[in-house]
Amino acid sequence: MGDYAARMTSADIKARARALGFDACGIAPAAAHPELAFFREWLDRGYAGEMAYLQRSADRRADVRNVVPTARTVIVTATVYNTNRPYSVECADPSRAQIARYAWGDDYHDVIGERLERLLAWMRARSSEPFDARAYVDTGPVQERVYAQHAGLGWIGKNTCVIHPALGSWIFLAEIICSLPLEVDAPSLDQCGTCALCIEACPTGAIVGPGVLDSTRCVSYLTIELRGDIPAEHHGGVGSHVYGCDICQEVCPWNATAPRSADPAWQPRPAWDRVDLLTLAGRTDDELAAALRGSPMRRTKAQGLRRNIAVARENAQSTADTDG
Ligand code: B12
Ligand code: SF4
Repeated sequence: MGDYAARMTSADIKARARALGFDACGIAPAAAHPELAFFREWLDRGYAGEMAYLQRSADRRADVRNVVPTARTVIVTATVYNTNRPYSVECADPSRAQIARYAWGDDYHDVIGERLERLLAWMRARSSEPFDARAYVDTGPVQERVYAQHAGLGWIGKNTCVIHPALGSWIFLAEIICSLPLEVDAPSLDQCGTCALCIEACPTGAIVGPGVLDSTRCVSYLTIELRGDIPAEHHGGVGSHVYGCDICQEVCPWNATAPRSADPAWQPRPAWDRVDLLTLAGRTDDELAAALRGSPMRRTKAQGLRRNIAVARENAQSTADTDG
């Protein structure tokens, strides 16, 4: 394993990651993992929709060694963001605004980015030799799920999410690509078995096969990534979701007793906490801007949120008409 590993082992790095607030940490080799090849096919099938940045970075995404040429390992972290609130599928009220739980608290790019930089700074101080490294939280041209699986942090489920056997899938992934020849972990093995609850529960049929998601039909894409109007044919599928969607994870048996985080960073902001559509629609631009500050929901800005709220209210109204 060479000199580096003798001075700073994988176990040292994992212990430090835990001390910094990460819930799990594993190490994958920077190798040509077979799953990486699927990305191109996925793009060619048009499943990325208007997410042009995925097309632009396709070459780099094919292998982390296109990002850090000297890369030998990828240190992957998982952070639980699940908090103590019911799942959207448990709520029968169509006038309640549904927001994906990853977005309830502070922006993970900021919070985890800072923790990851601290881990990297510690590694640099600890290592007797200089090394190349890049740290990313969702932002880099990296197929994070593939490396997470090869770092032993869980398998890629039929809903395409990484499912950790003890933590479930309510986890943020983040990684440090580095040139250190660290000891690596064994990849996680698929434990979905014959279960297909996620595929069956998806309101828009976006999971077109096990592990294959067509973004253009996914409510997460429609409410967060898509600019302009949500196509009329998808309005019904959006239901009462005003930002993201968690259904395919909520029905997953591995999330039935998923641990919850007490980290203040992920606790729901009062502006989004069990709020109804009418209240949300009535918030002024200033109120929304204040709630969006430092939140991952700033991605759509108030304007995008209002677009989604309008579709959800239309759906709530048509449910009321049918019921009445
Ligand atoms: C683009 C993107 C999206 C798109 C597309 C999602 C998708 N499933 O592909 C949209 C906007 C829809 C989206 C939604 C969400 N996202 Co997102 N997203 C990303 C992003 C930036 C890239 C993912 C990507 O490249 N997708 C394209 C597919 C092809 O690649 P992939 O997901 O890496 O899948 C690989 C494997 O699945 C493998 N594979 C697996 N099974 C199979 C089966 C076959 C047959 C084959 C051939 C290959 C194969 O092939 C792929 C690699 O080539 C990542 C961050 C990153 N840089 O990786 C976050 C990320 C995947 N998202 C994340 C989250 C939290 C979400 C949401 C839960 C948010 C929400 N609640 O609304 C939803 C979940 C929806 C879902 N079921 O996936 C987390 C997932 C954490 C986890 N536990 O897995 C990530 C990792 C961000 C992070 N750092 O934490 N997202
Ligand atoms: S996030 Fe929602 S719409 Fe997207 S695949 Fe999962 S259940 Fe379907």
